[in-house]
Amino acid sequence: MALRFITAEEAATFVHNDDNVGFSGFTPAGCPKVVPGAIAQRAIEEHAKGNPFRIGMFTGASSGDKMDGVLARANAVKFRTPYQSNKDMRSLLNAHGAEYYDLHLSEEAQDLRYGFLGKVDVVIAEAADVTEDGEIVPTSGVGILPTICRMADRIIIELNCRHPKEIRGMHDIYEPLDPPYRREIPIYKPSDRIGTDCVKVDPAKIVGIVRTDEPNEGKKFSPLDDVTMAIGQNVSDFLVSELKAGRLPKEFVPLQSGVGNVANAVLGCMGENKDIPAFNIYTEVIQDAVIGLMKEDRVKFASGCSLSVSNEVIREIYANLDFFKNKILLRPQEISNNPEVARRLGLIAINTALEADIFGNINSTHVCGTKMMNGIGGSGDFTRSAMLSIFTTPSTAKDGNISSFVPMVSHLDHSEHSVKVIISEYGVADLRGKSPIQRARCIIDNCVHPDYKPLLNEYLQMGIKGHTPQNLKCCFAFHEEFMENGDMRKVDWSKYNK
Ligand code: 0RQ
Repeated sequence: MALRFITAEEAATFVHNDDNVGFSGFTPAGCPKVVPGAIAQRAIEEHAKGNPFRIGMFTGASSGDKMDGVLARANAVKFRTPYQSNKDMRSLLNAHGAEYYDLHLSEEAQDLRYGFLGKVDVVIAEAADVTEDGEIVPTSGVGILPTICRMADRIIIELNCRHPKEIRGMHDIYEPLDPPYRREIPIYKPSDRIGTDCVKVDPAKIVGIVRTDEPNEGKKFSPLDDVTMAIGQNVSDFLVSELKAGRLPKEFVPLQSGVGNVANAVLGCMGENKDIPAFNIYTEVIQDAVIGLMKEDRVKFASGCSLSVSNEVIREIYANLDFFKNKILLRPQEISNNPEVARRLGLIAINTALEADIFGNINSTHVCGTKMMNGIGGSGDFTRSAMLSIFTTPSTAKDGNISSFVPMVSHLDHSEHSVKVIISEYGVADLRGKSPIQRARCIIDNCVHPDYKPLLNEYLQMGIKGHTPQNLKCCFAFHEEFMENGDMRKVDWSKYNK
């Protein structure tokens, strides 16, 4: 079947009000970059005529401003799932301008197949190549592409010449069967290839191809500050001590690391520490630091869902594809984040908390219990199934006015049962095998900022007798005080403990 090339504006006419649209990519990597803008423009024009125009969005994870940003600003979104991190999309969701469903990234594709999330009407997919018989080669992020392509009625391709056709071979596309027919996912080490090198679709569903020449909206990392560096160093030292104690195998286990500056610093410190052997990565987001460590032979192999790297680094990868193709596999998030595989491989999972409580519960998503930040992302997929689950956080936020360690988390994403170790710039709280009161003392002694230690020690003293010494009158005083006076340090327990 001949390929049909169209403009972004023509492509947008295949998307109708109330449609559910599936998008390729994972983080800005691999997301479409021009058709969403054309859809947003249509929405603006329809709204001006008094007509409704809003779509449902199934994405892999966060996306770029050319997708989430433009659609949010055009008020063109009725529903969105899962992870997002664009400021305009975040504002829209927090203002109830669109319904947001936050779920574990590994579950999205199967929830779509199970029919839990509704129909997929259209897919917009960025591709490095597409053939007349319906073979789509994804670019630098896969996300939920195989599933949405199979389920959708119509597929629009953005053929982006920034990504060479020769990237083919870096992807490993695999969709498990659904219960009761599912078998084990046969990945026994991160480099195991189990699927195909492209997404195969019925070519009749491809309604048009839009040529583009758009760079990824690659994020620059901020220069590392002292706090970030200290956290990275603490994680690295802790892992060395675990190796020496024989609690980690001498060959090491694969690493999953989250997004952002802390994750980059952790990887950098681990790479520099020669007491840690060269290691493998089994994660969702492959960041700049991984590529640097690959060149130094400190990272042997990386399996992930996307190359969420700066544009400088992606150019370097594409210029040296022969080297990197043997060291990287990009898989659908159902596989990169699969709890079965994470448990089998015995991952060390390192993710960042928004806040932790002194008993080891983690809030990754909600500021003061109400305002959505980004979403749970893959942190839950990995944390619950890892051999060793670590959360990192700076001890304070907003110039010290917020303590990242509070009496009780204002929203729960990862419970005390899944969280094994918490690390701040001050030190390491190893929670394994400890009762609630032991955990609280360990966190206060090792991780909490000195400004907040007395307050949290006093809180423990006020705890009502019982297994977990909580005081329900005071457990949200830190949050109340911040919302009222802008500073958690102003807590006066006598105001609350009446
Ligand atoms: O605010 O942006 O205004 O400066 O939160 O905090 O310290 O810069 O850390 O960028 O790593 O984000 C948990 C949100 C941390 C992220 C979270 C404020 C702080 C700052 C950001 P500003 P930092 P990060 C796999 C792993 C969930 C998904 C996940 C995340 C801003 O890591 O989304 O783990 N995780 N995925 O000032 C109020 C607090 C705060 C606070 C920090 N207690 N209260 N504000 N901030 N602590 C990857 C994927 O799934 C793709």
